[in-house]
Amino acid sequence: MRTQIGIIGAGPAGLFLSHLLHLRGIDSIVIESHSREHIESRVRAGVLEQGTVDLFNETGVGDRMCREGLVHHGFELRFNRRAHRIDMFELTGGRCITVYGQQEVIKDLVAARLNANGQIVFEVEDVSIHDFDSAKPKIRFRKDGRSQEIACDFIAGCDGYHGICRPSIPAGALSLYERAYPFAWLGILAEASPSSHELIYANHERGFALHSMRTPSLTRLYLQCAPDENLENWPDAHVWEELSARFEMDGFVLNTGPILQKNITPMRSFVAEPMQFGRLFLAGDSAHIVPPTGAKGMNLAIADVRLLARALDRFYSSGSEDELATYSQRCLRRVWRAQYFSYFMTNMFHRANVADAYDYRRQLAELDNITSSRAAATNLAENYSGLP
Ligand code: FAS
Ligand code: PHB
Repeated sequence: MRTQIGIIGAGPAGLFLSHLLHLRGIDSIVIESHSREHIESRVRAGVLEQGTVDLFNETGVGDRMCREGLVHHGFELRFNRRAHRIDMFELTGGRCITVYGQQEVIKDLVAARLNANGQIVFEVEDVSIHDFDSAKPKIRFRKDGRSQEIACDFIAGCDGYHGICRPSIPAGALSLYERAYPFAWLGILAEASPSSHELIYANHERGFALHSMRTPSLTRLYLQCAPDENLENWPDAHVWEELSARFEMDGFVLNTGPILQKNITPMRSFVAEPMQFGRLFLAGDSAHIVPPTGAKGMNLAIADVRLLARALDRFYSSGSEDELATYSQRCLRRVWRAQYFSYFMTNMFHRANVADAYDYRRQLAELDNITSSRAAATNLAENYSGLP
């Protein structure tokens, strides 16, 4: 097989890159280890920044998002059993977020690629990459038991944190920056109407909790748990009990319903630099991970491939490699801003050590600062709605 750009991974990064390249007349092949059904049912992100929404609309894949996505002008910070609304729209001069499930984004992007006769090879195995320090990189994999090879000009490593692309870069060529957290998230998807029309980030002495949603009848909720938490310790009734306790406030009732999905998400911060080695370019979670508290992960992946598609287009249209050469540094400025914001949100809302009373009082003072200072609230709203 031969193409211009070999893309590994059909997540938001890989699929959107293939779509952007198609719009610029550049060929690509996407290979994915899972089936189409699997990637279209995997519950992950739910919040789209203004910039991501605008980009999906500009590139013709935003119709269903506009029809079914939930546009939010604000969100709530809850602490000391009191609600404080951050009016993001007013504080940022009109920026919003859109709540639209990642699996819906994936469905829209897969449909857009296949409707345009794009090539996505699902259920591949034993993927490896070769000669990406030369002008003729190759991707090898097995499909239906047969070995296959893609010859291409560039490889886009969009295969996530656990993919093969980043580890294929020679040791020593990358600088790795990491931070692990002494907690994780227990997330549920429940058939219950949302208990609030906007997201609620709750700081509670028992630990963090987040109220989000997917549709007017599907709620998405998270609570802080131990990093090695065992789901068997969390029967549905216990999950609802704990969530109700952490959102406790006069006049507030948490709607409950059948729990459709329950999973544990590890919390880590990670950056690999540079995001390029030879003709291999990393994008999205393969190069950087943020804890989901700031809702930045998928938005960063989309921002990376926007820059990569432009740089590749410039190479094919003018022969110039200048934007390819600065791709990594230009992505990393946004990546580190998202690292700062996600770390800040994570530390403001999670109890690293429930016995540390000083830290808890400090967090409450930080939240009091944000909800009583227009400047601090504006900073939060700007970062949350996404950097222009
Ligand atoms: P992905 O991991 O999504 O995709 C990589 C793809 O590569 C996968 O389909 C994988 O199967 C495939 N792959 C891996 N190895 C391969 C191989 N060897 N060969 C072929 N294919 C291979 N982000 C937000 O912005 N907002 C949120 O609200 C938010 N909430 C989150 C909640 C949870 C529970 C989790 C886990 C993450 C959340 N995130 C959120 C972050 C998340 O959305 C990621 O940032 C996003 O999926 C990154 O997209 P990709 O870089 O495309 O990687
Ligand atoms: C979600 O809706 O899944 C979600 C929302 C906000 C976050 C993380 C996840 O910060």
